[in-house]
Amino acid sequence: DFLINKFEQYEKNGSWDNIYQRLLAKSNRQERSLKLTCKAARSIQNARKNRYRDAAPWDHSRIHLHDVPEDESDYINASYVTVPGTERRYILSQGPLENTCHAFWLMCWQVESPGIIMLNKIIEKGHLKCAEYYPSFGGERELEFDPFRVSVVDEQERDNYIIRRIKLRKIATGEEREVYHMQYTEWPDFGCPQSTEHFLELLDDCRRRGILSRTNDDSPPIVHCSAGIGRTGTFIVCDSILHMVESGRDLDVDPEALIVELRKSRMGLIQTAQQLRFCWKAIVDRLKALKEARKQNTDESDDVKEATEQSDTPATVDSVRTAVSFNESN
Ligand code: PTR
Ligand code: PTR
Ligand code: PTR
Repeated sequence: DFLINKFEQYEKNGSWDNIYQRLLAKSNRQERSLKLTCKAARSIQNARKNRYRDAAPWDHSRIHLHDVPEDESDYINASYVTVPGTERRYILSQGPLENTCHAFWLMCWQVESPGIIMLNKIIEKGHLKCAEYYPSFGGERELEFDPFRVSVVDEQERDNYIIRRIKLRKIATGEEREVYHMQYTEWPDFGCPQSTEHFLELLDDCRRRGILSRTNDDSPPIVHCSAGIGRTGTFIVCDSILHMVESGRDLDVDPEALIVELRKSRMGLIQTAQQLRFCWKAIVDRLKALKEARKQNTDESDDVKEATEQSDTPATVDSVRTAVSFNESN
């Protein structure tokens, strides 16, 4: 209840801006004291591979590409982020540029990622925010990004996201692999979704499909938006805190401290006070739903007990199972 109470206190006092500013100050101090660098991102050779100047991977946590042609560097604007105290690990990436699509698929192949979670639209407010690096039923069904052929095998539309299965084929060897492509279509430009409900639906769906890794040995999912810091940060903080809470390791979860900690692995995670609030609200909404389900569970167990005591009809616990099943599937 600590997280719920604190959220409600911040809501009541309208503290989000202050909390966010405090977080930025801590994170800036940390960056200076650790002397984190982004030399690879700043090198002349890699300048064209960054979408934004202020969203670069730190050297110590960046992904190094293997198997790149000799005249190319191993650089891509993407970072490993491991969440301390849980088994969660992700790759956070910028939305590919025209000239980095092949590097993006190379990374996906190299780490054997189970899926890509895309939180932005291609065009937002009339600006191109990401290259069209993936095939789709509505567009090209097959694309070629040396050394891969990338094709869409299946596509299902939900209200607020699209689920694709994408096949990667290494042209030279014929080796094939499939990955999920989960595209959230509801994040408005500059801001936050209206309700946390659809966001949590996407999160649940990613979990059910096994896209979010459970242990550090699992292959990580690749999460991206345009810069790979704002919305992407919101998504992974929400997922990892819920994961801690659900696995009973929530005793001292402090979202602000966690975000500052994760900013050691990728700069700028969560870009506005409103994104911080949204992240926290999604967590709180889920916690409340879980509490409600548990309560129902207890109530119904009592009913079941009574029914068993009062008659010889065997009691069924199906309804109880239904009430908590979304909890178990996580
Ligand atoms: N980079 C922007 C700035 O410095 O003003 C910050 C920013 C950008 C904040 C986008 C939020 C943004 O919204 P979203 O993450 O929803 O695109
Ligand atoms: N509860 C699932 C089962 O028993 O089959 C196991 C499971 C656990 C599935 C975790 C997915 C999980 O991943 P995540 O923690 O990413 O939801
Ligand atoms: N500061 C840049 C801008 O204002 O456009 C970079 C930037 C862009 C930063 C988008 C964050 C952005 O949001 P997200 O990480 O959610 O794509």
